[in-house]
This record gives sequence, C-alpha cells and structure tokens, in this order.
Amino acid sequence: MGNYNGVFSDFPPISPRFEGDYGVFEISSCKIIAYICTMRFVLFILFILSFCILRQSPAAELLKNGDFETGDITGWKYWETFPWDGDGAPVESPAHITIAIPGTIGNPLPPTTSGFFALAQQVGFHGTARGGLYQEVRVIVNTPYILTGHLAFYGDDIGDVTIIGILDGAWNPALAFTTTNKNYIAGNTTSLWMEFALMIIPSKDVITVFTETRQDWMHGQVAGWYDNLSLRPVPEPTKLFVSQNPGDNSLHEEKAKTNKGK
Ligand SMILES: [Ca+2]
Repeated sequence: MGNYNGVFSDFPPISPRFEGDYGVFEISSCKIIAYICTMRFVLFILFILSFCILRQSPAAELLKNGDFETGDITGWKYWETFPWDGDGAPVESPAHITIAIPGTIGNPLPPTTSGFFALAQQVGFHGTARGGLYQEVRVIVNTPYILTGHLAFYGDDIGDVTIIGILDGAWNPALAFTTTNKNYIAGNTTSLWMEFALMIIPSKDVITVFTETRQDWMHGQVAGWYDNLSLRPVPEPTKLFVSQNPGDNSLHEEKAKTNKGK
C-alpha cells in the first residue's frame, strides 16, 4: 500500500481485449477517447444546428417576407382597381400604384422598423389609383390569429389613405387598420410609424392579408409604408382570454363602439 505504481499495476490494462472465434481484438484507450470526443462534437453540432433552425424559422409565422428583407415583394401578389376606383366613382386620371423598396417619394424616420427594407406603395402627381399587395394564408377555422406590424403614411389631400387588413370572405372594417386622411397626421407630413394589431377568428380556412393605398383625387401624392408584418396563431396563454364567440371579441367591441358613435 502507498505505492501507487504497485496499486495501478494491479489493475487490468486500460485497453480491453476481446477474444472471439477469429482471434483477439484490442481497442486502445486512445480510440475510446477519440470516439467519445467525436460523439460529443457531433452532439454539440446538432445542438447548435437545431438552435439555429428554431431561431431562423419561427414555426408560427404564416406570412412570407412580412419584413420585406428580400428587398422585393417575394411572397406577395399585386392588385389594383385600375382604371376604376373601388367605389365606382369617376376617376379623374387613372394611374398605377407604384411598389418601391425603398420608397422613392420620401421615407419615414427611421426608414424601416426591421432590417434594411420596408414596403412603400405610392401614387405620384396627377394620378388616381387604388391598389396594393396581398397574400392568401391557410388557417384553422375558429382558431384565433393576430396580424401585427408597422405602418406609416404620407397624404396631402382628402382621399389619400393607406390601409392594412384581413379578408375573411366579405370586407369587414373591424379587420382593417386605416389611416384616414391628412388630418390624421396634421398636414402634409410623413407620419411616425404606427404599430397595429388585428385579431381574427377565421370563419374560412383561407384568409387574405392585404395592403391598400389610395389616391382618390389626382391632386398631390400619397404613400404608405409597411414593415414587420406578421400573422401568427394567438399564443396559448392568450387564447384563454379570447372568446370563441365572435361577439365577445375585442375587435367586435371596437366595431360596436364605432357603430354606436355613428
Ligand atoms: Ca424590414
């Protein structure tokens, strides 16, 4: 005892030996350590990869390119009422909505609310137009979803409007966020970014998220900017507070208040 060399010399060799029908196999301790290190390294890489995948593709996001970081309108489709306006009112000078990333008749400050790009929808001088972008999204009926994002606006005349909304069958003003006219932003200035949230409990399994910018009179210019658009299922804890009865939904309460005020 006390002689470590003696103690250790009593242990069997570290390298195990296996005797079989085909002879004696010996695995060196170096190989075992190398194997363990390799497995640890593989597990570490798998952990990092899974973390990256979770970070890069939040499973719940239903909109494509809602932050416009492709630098174009990938994932979105263009629509317009050209050469008419949506109300069937006389059109002074039919024009097209210009989609620009970034905007070309000015931009809000800061120019984006995420990353490097934001959507701009514009109508220049001497043109009347209504239009924008849309995406159709598959959803689960009677399950709450929330559309969030940021919107900014320039308008210099009555009839200049920019909107974001959801269509679940018929047009429903309770499912739209609208900047009404230049008075909303007190003159011919570009508004600050406005954050919005629209809750919907779909009655159909495909809903449409749309943007719309209008210049109903040909005077001046109009522009709407959009960024950070996101459509997601309402997170589980929040669902507890959202009634399955649409009449109890806060959006419908807002609508009721609006109707009462008319
Ligand atoms: Ca962006």
